[in-house]
Amino acid sequence: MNAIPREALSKAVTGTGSGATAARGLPVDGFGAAIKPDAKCALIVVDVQNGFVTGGALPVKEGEAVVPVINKLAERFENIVVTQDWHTPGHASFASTHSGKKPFETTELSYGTQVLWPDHCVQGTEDAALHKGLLLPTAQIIIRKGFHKEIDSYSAFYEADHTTATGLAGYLTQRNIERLFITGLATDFCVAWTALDARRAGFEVYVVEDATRAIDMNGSLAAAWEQMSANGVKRIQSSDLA
Ligand code: VGL
Ligand code: ZN
Repeated sequence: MNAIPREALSKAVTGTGSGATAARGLPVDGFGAAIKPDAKCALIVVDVQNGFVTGGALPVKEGEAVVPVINKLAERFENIVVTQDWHTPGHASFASTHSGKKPFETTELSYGTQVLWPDHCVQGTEDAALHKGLLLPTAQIIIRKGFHKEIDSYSAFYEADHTTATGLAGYLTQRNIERLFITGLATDFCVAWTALDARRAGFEVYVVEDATRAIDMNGSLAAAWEQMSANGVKRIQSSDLA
């Protein structure tokens, strides 16, 4: 798939009538929210699961704070995709699977360096369940990922071997969806990898910063924003959406 032409971006933008606004696809003045989601837009809600909030197996600081922000955004979207980290017991991304390894250390797997995590989001467990506070009545599909025992998947598009597809790009393309607004957990892992793969697949991509929270280990959050920005991912706030 080719990259979406820049002009396509302006179609998602209404409001102030400012040429500068339309060209950059971002609100640039004080006249209020400028981005109005339409049928070609989807809200992507990444891994808002018990495992990633307070009390979970891999808690992200203030992870639960994204829930009301996402619920409010959801009212504006007719298309919503939810993702769920969905690991096998003994998954290759778990430190406990590798003797002598502790969580947050790394190991080499067939596809490269893998950060090792506490056991989290095991299929069918309460830790893997979606946060009960999520209110997403128009959500149409749940993409589960990380279910191959030997391959992790931060991205909702491609697993960490960069080869195994989840099917999400095909789903979005067949639904004629072109612009993605990505939210959820964690900014520097599953959100960032999803946003970068979405760009590679040719989608116009916004990350809604205040609808995300980060793990932020060893500078990973700053690095993620840098990489996203270098690849054309737009960083916005929930107040930028009409
Ligand atoms: C995630 C680490 C391991 C995430 C998932 O959702 O960002 N991070 N598994
Ligand atoms: Zn995981």
